[in-house]
Amino acid sequence: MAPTPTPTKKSGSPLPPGAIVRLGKFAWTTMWRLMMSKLAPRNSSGEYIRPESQFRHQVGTAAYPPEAGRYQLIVGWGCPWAHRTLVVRALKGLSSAISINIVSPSPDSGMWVFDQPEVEFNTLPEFYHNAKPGYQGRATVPLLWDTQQKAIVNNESAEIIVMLNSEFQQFAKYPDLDLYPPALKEAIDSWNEQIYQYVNNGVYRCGFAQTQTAYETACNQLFDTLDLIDQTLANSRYLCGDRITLADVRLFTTLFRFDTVYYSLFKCHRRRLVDYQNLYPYLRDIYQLPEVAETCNLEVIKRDYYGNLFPLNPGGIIPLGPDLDLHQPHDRDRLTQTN
Ligand SMILES: N[C@@H](CCC(=O)N[C@@H](CS)C(=O)NCC(=O)O)C(=O)O
Repeated sequence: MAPTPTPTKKSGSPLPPGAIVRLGKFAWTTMWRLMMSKLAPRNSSGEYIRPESQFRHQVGTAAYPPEAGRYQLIVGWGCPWAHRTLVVRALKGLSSAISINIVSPSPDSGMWVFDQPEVEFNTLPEFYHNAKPGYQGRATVPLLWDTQQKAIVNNESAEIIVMLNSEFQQFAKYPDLDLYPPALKEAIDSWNEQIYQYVNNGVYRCGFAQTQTAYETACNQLFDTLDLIDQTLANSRYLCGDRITLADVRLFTTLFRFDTVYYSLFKCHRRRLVDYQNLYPYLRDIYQLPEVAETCNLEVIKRDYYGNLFPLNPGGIIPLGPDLDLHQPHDRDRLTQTN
C-alpha cells in the first residue's frame, strides 16, 4: 500500500494580486517621479525644461586667442550635443589643432567619467568644480577647455560650433568651408530655432515628459517639424540650399540617433526616419561626407542611452538593430546639378 502523502505546509496566505499590483505601482511611480525630477527638470505641466549652459566665453577674445594645441573638446560619443562639435571639427579639418578628451557615462553614479582618468579627478562633476569652485549647474558635455589657463571656455554646443567654424581658420585643413556664411545667417538661425525646440530638444521633450499631455504636445510638434523638413528637402539638397551649414549639422546628430534610440526609448513613435522619402537619404548624404562617419558610433550611442537612462529602461536591456545601411547611395547630388 502506498504511503499517504503528508500535506505540505502553506507559507502564509498570499497577498491578493490586486494589492500587489497597487503596491508595486505606487512604489515604482514614486521612485520614477523622484528619479525623473533629478534626470529631467520639469515645469508644473510636466514638460521637460533643459537648463541653460553657464560657461559662455568666446575664443577670439583677448582672454582666449585662437591657438593650435591649446584648446580641447571634452565629449561623450553618445551625446548629440557633443556630436555636433565633433562633426564641425571633422568638416573643418581641425583634428590636429583641437584635441578631444572622451568621457563615458557611469551607470552606477549617473555621471560622466573620463575614459583616461585625469591626474586630479576621474569624473566630469569634479572637473567642473575644480574649474569653478562652488559651481551649481549640471556637468554636461560638450565642453571647450583651455588647457593653458585651465579654464572652461564654453559649455554650450551651439556656440562652440560657431567658434570652430570661424575662429581657427589658420589651423583648419578646410578653411574655405564656411558653415555659417553671412548671406545665409538669417535662414540658418531660423531653422536652428525651430529645429532646436521641436527636434533636437523635441525628442527629449517626448522622452522626458512626465505627463501624457506634455508628451503628446512634444510628439506632435516633433513630427510636424520633421514633415516640414522632409518637404523642404524634396527640392533642396540641404536645409539652406546647395551647401551644408550649421543648421544641417545640428539636425544631423538628432536624425542619426532617431530610429535606434528616440523612436523606441523616447517614444518618438509615429514614424521611423527610414520611412521618410527625403530625410533618410539626407542623413546618408551627411554621414558620407569626408570624416563624418568617424564621429558616429551607434553601438556606443545605444549603450549610453539604453544602459544609463535607468528610469526609462529599468531592465537595462539594450535592443538589437535596427539594421541600417548608411553607406547606401543617397542620390542627393542630383539636387545640386547645375544646368
Ligand atoms: N545645452 C547643452 C546641452 C548639453 C547636454 O545636455 N549634454 C548632456 C549629454 S547629451 C549631459 O551632459 N547631461 C548631463 C547632465 O545633465 O547631468 C549643449 O548643447 O551644449
